Amino acid sequence: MAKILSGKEVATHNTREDCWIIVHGKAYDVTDFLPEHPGGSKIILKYAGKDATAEYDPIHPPDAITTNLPPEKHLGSVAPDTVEKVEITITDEEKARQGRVALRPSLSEVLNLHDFETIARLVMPEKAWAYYSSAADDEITHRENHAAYHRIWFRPRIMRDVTQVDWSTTILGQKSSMPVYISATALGKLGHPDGELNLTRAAGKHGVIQMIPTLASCSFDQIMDAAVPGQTQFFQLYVNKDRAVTKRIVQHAEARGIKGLFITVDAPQLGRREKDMRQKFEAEDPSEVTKAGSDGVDRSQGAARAISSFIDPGLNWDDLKWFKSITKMPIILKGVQCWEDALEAYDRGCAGVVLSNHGGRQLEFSRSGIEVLAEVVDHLKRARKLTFPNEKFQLFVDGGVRRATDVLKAVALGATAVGVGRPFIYAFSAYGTEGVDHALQILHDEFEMNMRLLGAPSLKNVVPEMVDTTHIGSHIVSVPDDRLYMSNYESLRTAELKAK
Ligand code: PPY
Repeated sequence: MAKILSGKEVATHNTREDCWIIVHGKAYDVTDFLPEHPGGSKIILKYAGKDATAEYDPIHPPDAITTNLPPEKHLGSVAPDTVEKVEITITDEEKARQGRVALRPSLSEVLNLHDFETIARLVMPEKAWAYYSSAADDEITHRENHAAYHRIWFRPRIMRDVTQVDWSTTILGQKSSMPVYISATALGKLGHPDGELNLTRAAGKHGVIQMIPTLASCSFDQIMDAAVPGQTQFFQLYVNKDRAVTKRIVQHAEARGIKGLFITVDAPQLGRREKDMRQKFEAEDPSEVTKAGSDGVDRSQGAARAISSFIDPGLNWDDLKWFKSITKMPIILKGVQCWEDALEAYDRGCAGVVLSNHGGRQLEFSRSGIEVLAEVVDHLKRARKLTFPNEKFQLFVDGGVRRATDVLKAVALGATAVGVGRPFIYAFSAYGTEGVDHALQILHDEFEMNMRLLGAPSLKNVVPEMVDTTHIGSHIVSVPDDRLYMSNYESLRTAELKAK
C-alpha cells in the first residue's frame, strides 16, 4: 500500500528549491516543473506546500498535472483531514458580483442571444469576461463580424406552403437539428464550474453538434463521457510542436468517436487581446509584467498568450499528408480567410474549411467569414465547377452570428452550417446548462419564424437568389450601435491615478 501523506509533511516543501503542491487530494513535486509552467512559476509558488485545487481547476483539465509530470513526481494521496483549507478571500468586488448574480433576470426575460452578453458582463467574474470578450487590437474585426451581416438583405418568396418548415440538416454526414454547431472556445471553467459540460448537455438535448476545444477546462474524456448515446461531437485541434503529442490526441479523439477534425490554422501566434492583458496587469505586480518576469515567462502578453507557446507556428500545407496518414476523420481547416487557401484545401483533399477570423481575436482587419464565403463560393464554382452546399467539400462560417437570420444568410450563400461561440459561453456563464438550452431554443424559434417569412419550407429552398449581397464588400455601413459589442473595447482604466 502506498503511504498516505499528511498535509503537515507536504507543507514543509514550500520553497522554490523544494516545492510540493496538492491537487485533488494528491501531492506532486513540481520543483523541476516550475520554470516550464506556461502560466509562470509565481502562481505555483503561491501554493507551495498547500492545496492548489481551487486555483488549478478553472484553468486546467483534471488530467493536466498527471500527464505533464513524470510518474516519480506523483507523491501519492494526502489524508484529507490533515490538509489545511486554503482561505480564498472574498473581495468586496466578488461580494458585489454575487449580489448581481442573485438579481439576474429570469431566463424567460432573455429574448435573444445578445441578451446573454449583456447579462454575462454583469454577473461573470471579471477575469472570465476579459478573456472571453476580448479581441485583437482595437476590436474592429470583432465588431465587423456581426456588422457584415447587416450588409446582406433578404429577397423572400411568397405564396409557398410553409405550414411545415424544417431547418434540420447534415454536417459532415452527421445529423444536426439546425445548421449551427457550437464552436470551440477555451477555458470554460472560468465562466462556470461545469465549464464545457454545460455545452455538451444542452447540445445533446437539442441534437446539435459540439466542437470540443483542445484547450477545454474539462478533460476531453469528461466531455465525451457527458454526451448522450449517439451524440455527435467534433474536435478542434491546436497542433503541438511535439507531433507525438498531436498524434496521440488525434488518435484518441478518433478512437472515442469524434466525427470531424477541425485544425486551427490562424493562430501561429496569439493576437493581442488587450482586455485580457489589462486583467493580467492588474492581477500581478506591474513591475513583473512589463516583459519577462523573474521566472522568465513573458506575461506582458496576457493570460492566453502565456499558455499558447505549445502551438506550432511551423504548421504548413505539407503537414496535411501526415494528418491524413494518422487519421481517417474528415479534416477541416479552421481559419481560412481567402479563396486561394480554400481552393488549396480542396485540392489537397480536405473535407471542408471554416471561413473564420477566430472571433476577431487574431489578425485585426481580417474580413468577416460571411464576406469571405461569398468570394470562396464564387471562385470554387468557377475554378473547380463545384456547387454549394457541397457534400464532399463543406463550407462553414463563424464569427458574429447572433440570429437565425444571420445563419440563413450564410446558408443561402452556400454554407453547410455556421459556428456560434461566445453567445453560448455567455449563456452558461450566466445560467449554466439551462442558459445554453435556452439559447438553442431561441435559435429554433427564430428558424421556424424566419423560414416561414422567407418562403422556405426546408434549407434546400434557402438559395442564393434569396439574398442581396450587392454591398457585402463595402465596409462602410450603418449599423445600430446600441449593442454591447459596439462598445466592447475598454480603455486603460489603470491610468486613473491610484491613491498610494
Ligand atoms: C483563444 O483564446 O482565442 C483560443 O483560441 C484559445 C487559446 C487560449 C490560450 C492559448 C491559446 C489559445
